[in-house]
Amino acid sequence: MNKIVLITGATSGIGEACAHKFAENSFNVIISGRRKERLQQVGAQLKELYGIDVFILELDVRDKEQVKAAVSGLPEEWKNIDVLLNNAGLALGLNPFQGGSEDDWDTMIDTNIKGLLYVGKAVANLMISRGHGHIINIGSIAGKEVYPKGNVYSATKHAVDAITKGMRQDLLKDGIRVTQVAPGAVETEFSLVRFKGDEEKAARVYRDYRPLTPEDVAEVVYFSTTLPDHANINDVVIMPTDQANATTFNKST
Ligand code: NDP
Ligand code: 8X3
Repeated sequence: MNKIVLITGATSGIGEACAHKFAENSFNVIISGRRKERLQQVGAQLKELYGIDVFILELDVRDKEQVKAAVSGLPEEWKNIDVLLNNAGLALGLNPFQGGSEDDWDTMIDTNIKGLLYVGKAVANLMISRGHGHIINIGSIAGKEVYPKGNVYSATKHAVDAITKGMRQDLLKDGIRVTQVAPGAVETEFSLVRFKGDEEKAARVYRDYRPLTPEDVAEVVYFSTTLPDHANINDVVIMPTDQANATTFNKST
């Protein structure tokens, strides 16, 4: 029987690449996100390329009632989730703290922290009832360091770092593995979202050095699920070779 992975934020970037990686390895995939058309496109591709089953979960992780209903409303056979990838997340703006937008703060906190908690709890309880499962949280180098103007985004990723450690302790007796994968710069729609559609500004983030691809991150995420049950990868920081820390890059110009 195929294993099942649930991926939040599977409509682009790291989540989409992970959906391909798991599907290529014969997982049936629950893809979720807010953009329905994208979900349908990704779902159709996964089925066609890998011949696996796909379940589409249109979901805004910020809405706790929607999350509860979506997870409890999964068809019984799709409730046997082996791997949860808590990936949905975003940065909005790059502003000094004193000039930050309260609305942007709310969205980042609601998505990156509270959304991860809501989905994590709902799926962890399904896993507990089976005595088996693996939760992988996407953190960030911004969860290990704070960089200028990264203030609230960085705080949300520090929270992911802390929640991952807390989950690992609390789920210890339930046979559930908990892993964090914390990337440096990955070229995705992340900066386009952060800069609210400003393509030129977004492109500049990845200029003059070689960033990670979402597929690089997917390799690590998938690898962490391939170890035998008694072994767990707690935490991985994956960076571009051209990036030493959050602010230090080897740029060609
Ligand atoms: P993308 O913008 O390409 O993907 C973000 C995904 O999150 C989309 O699928 C989006 O789906 C989903 N998402 C955002 N808000 C919500 C929401 N409220 N409910 C459900 N889904 C949501 O960026 P990345 O792939 O780069 O980002 C994925 C994760 O990786 C994030 O947690 C990010 O913080 C983290 N990260 C990214 C790095 C980078 O440099 N790119 C580095 C380190 C970590 P939709 O819009 O359809 O809802
Ligand atoms: C995304 C990486 O450092 O650009 O989490 O904020 S960073």
